[in-house]
Amino acid sequence: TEEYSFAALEDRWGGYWEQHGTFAPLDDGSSERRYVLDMFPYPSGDLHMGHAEAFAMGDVVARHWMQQGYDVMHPIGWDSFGLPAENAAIKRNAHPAEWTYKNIDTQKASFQRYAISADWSRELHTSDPEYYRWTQWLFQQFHAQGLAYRKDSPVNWCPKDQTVLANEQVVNGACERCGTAVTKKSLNQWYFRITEYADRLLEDMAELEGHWPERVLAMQRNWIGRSEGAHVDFRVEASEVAGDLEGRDLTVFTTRPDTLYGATFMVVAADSDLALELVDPAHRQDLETYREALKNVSEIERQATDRAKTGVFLGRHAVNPLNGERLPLWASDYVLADYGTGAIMAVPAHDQRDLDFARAMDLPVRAVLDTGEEDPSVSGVATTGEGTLVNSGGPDGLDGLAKAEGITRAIEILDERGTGRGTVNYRLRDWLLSRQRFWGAPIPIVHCADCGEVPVPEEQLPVLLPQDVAGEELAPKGQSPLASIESWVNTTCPGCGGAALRDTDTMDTFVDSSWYYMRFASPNEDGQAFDRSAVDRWLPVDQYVGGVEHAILHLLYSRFFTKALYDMGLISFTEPFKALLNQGQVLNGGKAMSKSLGNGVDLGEQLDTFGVDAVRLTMIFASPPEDDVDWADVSPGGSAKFLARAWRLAQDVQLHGTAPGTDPDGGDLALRRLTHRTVADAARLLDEHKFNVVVARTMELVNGTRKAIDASTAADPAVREATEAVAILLSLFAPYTAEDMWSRLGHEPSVARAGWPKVEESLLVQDSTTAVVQVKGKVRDRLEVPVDISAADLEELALASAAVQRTLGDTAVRKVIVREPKLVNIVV
Ligand code: ANZ
Ligand code: ZN
Repeated sequence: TEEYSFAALEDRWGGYWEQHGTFAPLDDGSSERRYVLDMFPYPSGDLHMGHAEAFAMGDVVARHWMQQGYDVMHPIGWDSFGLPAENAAIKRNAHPAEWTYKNIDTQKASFQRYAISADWSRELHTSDPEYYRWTQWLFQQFHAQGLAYRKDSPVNWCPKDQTVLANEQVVNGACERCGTAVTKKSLNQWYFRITEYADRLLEDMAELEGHWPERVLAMQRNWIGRSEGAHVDFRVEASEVAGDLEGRDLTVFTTRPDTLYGATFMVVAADSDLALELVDPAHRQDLETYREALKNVSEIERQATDRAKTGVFLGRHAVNPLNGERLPLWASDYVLADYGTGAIMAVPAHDQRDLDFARAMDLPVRAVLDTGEEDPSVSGVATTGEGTLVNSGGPDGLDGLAKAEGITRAIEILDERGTGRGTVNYRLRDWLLSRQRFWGAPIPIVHCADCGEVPVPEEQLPVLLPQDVAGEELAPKGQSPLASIESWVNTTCPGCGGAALRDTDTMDTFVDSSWYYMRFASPNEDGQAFDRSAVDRWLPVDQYVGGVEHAILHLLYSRFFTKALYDMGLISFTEPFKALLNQGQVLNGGKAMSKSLGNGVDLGEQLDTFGVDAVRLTMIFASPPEDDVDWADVSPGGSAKFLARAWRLAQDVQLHGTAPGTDPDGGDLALRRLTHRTVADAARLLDEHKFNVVVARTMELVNGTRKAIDASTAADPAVREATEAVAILLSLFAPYTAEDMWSRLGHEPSVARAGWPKVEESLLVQDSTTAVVQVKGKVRDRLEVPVDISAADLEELALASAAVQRTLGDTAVRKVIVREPKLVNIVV
């Protein structure tokens, strides 16, 4: 006999599946298709514990569906453009491709060792010209539809590093890297018009309800941020000093037009152009000084509700269209320039931020909704609940109405007078897709002095990245590094043939990942982005698996792409991912692994110590897939022991058992029942994503089988039946062990394609036992119940028993002691 050795098994079966194309779908229509996808990895170096967790979970789904007879596509590829490669290249004086593709080699080898049931023949890299050619082509389609456009927009700018910073890179108003005060700079950049799809992105979430985690849907809803309300026009008064702005309106967005009579001042975003336009010349200097000071305050600080309110008076008034009241105009940083209209009517009695501001600036507070609470001007707490409108223009105005009625009525009045209208506002902004970086897909546009913005024609795609650049040449310089590569920038205009310049921005890598799941259907297609019929056959994705960190952007962008491509007639579905599973994180000592905490666990070391199968099984057994796994609490060594026990069953059958195909009928009945119940329950549990329970049940089956061998012999045909079931169940979690067991059981590889064991219904009947029911210690009834009845069920049955009811009469039950499945003791 041989000892179980994970290293020997990994040696024996390593590479087998790739060589035999075990996991390539047949795609011949012989069975129903299913598409399982793990969010594709970024080639950051090597596989880590987080990948191991995520891919183990996706693999269970894919392998389960294969065993159930579906034709499963489970592809893998690389999200291989992006900043880390570029930074590494700058540091090493190399080209980003070098670092990227070297990492991919390493990581791919690890994935293959990890034995993911991936179809490697579909592997793609978003940084390959064969891929980004089509990313560029898709950009052209969006551009042609008016869904990709350019506009000037302010960006965070570090004057020392000469680079654009993301909001997260600005810390307390300073550059995260060098500490220099960050300024704003205007840059002409590319956007996708995702806002045009805001309503559909919201509405179609109904289809995802129940199939996506509720919190992801909530985050998307929140990000889109739909608010119903009104635009209200306030007539701006001419300046007494300059007499300007005659007849100009200041429009505000409000969700509470019912509170119009409670408006006592107005506030515009201090950092907006609007503030500069509205300020009275006599107050301009005050505003400039205030704006200068704001540059040192981060976005996050500005939005903090507990921050002391600051602002300046603009020296001007505007008129409330409902009651003709003159309201002073202020500028403050608590109003955001890019939300709504960048201006508000302040109703301090019913909005806390406005109340804080009013108290700081000594402005009036007037309650217009009686909620029965203390007057906000006294309490300092704005009242936001339901109530009755008061002080609101008498019965011809809004007085006496409830909040909702007031909103409707106010909009009617504004509408009649032409000074306002109902509207819907969204928090969602258009998607800024330009990056002034090198390692991304170049935006396929040429700028010509005569023809303007000219798309590079399809036959000239891809616009290739230059090859022979390295190190400092790639560093950001306030414009894209591509801008300084003259041989690349200078080109001829596809329109007029004259001299022209290439667009030097590259695309956000989220563009690459917004369509890769479509490319997988026909990854080697070179005449088009994807083969329509292949996409029709395989998509949408049946099960998507990935981390909750992608709850918003990646998923929202992919949903937007899908809808836009649908509208262009390129695909026939409107949601890309039918179901989503967010796997938990792998923690160590209750905390996320991190360099600074020094609690990282090296996946390679774990694999070398315990073997792939034990590590995978540990991940799966530790908790339901959505929950975090604390590596400090688990026992890969225990998993390894269990796998050895399971494997020895196969060895026993190989040496002393029956031949493959032996009829199990007549074998040990208890074991047969255990096998069939386990297999039947496992199928259901897997559909419910209770993978950890399936592992536990497989362990029970292994124990039961071992007991049966010890009690009689491995030659019992029920033992073979049970062991085959174990191998098939384990094929979802521990592929090397399962494959080896299968071959020892005398079958051809691969166990991944063995098919789910047939369940014999007659063997599912549960064993029963007699439960005794006592009242005050006296036996009153005997019940025939299943051996695995729950305490709650047994208690219910006992209390419902006619004999017990008769004994009890109307005596109150004090306590019921249940010892399932044998005894119930009712205390009165
Ligand atoms: C008057 C009012 C009275 C408001 C009241 C609220 C309560 P959501 O729901 O998030 O869309 N607002 C509008 N534009 C703003 C901006 N650019 N910066 C900061 N605040 C802004 O919020 C809409 C409400 O937020 C609007 O309704 C407006 O204040 C404020 F009792 O108008 B409200
Ligand atoms: Zn031209």
